[in-house]
Amino acid sequence: MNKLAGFAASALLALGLATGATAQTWDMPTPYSDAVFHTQNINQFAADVKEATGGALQITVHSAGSLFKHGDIKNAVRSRQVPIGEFFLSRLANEDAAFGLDSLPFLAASYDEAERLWAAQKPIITELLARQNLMPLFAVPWPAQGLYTKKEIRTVDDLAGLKFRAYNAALETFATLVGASPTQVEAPDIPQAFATGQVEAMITSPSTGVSSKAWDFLTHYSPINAWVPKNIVVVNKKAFDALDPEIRQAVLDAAARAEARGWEMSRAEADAKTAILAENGITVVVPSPELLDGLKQIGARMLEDTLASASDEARAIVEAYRGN
Ligand code: PCA
Repeated sequence: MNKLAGFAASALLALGLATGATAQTWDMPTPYSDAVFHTQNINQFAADVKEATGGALQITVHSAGSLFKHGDIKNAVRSRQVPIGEFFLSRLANEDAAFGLDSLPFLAASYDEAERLWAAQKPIITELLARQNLMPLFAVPWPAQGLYTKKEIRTVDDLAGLKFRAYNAALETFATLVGASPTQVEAPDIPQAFATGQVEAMITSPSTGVSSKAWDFLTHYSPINAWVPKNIVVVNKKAFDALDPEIRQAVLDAAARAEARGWEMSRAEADAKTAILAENGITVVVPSPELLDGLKQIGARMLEDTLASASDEARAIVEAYRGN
């Protein structure tokens, strides 16, 4: 009896060790808060990976820049401080314009255009990231970007002089071109930046307007639908290659599902979150033709300036996108 119990105990131990040896936890830094649909989609991705691998790979999501600041996430994955992470793709535009094309005004302003742009970007971005030992897993767009202000904006000239919140270099250029003064502010810091008067206007999605409670500090929202920028989830290639083949496949399958689900979530967000802005007292203003014309001229100039110094890769994306 004792012998049998002893045998059972050591068998259990061996089993435990075997499971322990293959079970892995991946820390995953992300920039946006838990209430944001991107984070919810990533939480589902993590749950799918855990289920498909029987717990052999568990992804712990660290949201809202809590593990690494947004600007440090890419390099943290590159240097394998963490195996996986999420960031706003166009923040890499300073490395190559190919990464920033989804944040140029009116190049791709609807979901259908955004899908075509991503199809053109994906193979080239995959190659560019591979040089840094990174592999994209999935990319998901924010709803089209709209204009938040404290007054009605009828023409581009009405934006002059405003203290403008920016989230990347393109938005900084945009603000400068309209005569506003840009300040970089991460999404979780928006309420604080408005409360302290650091900024007084912004361009972002209805999702971010709602998650930052724009009605506490702004009065007008205009769905100019100027661009559809994406978040991307990347994995360190060495960390990925070190996984067992079945686990690698489970990650890729969950990633494909996350990309499809994320685009669906994003499409559903645009109207739902605009309605929440209105319910909370924000005046939703249909943009005037004059405003849209002015914005489109700025977009055309930004594209021209971008292409003037862009890599062959970035040009190839624009050509493929336009040729479609
Ligand atoms: N929300 C993020 C990026 C784009 C968006 O819609 C932000 O405002 O930082």
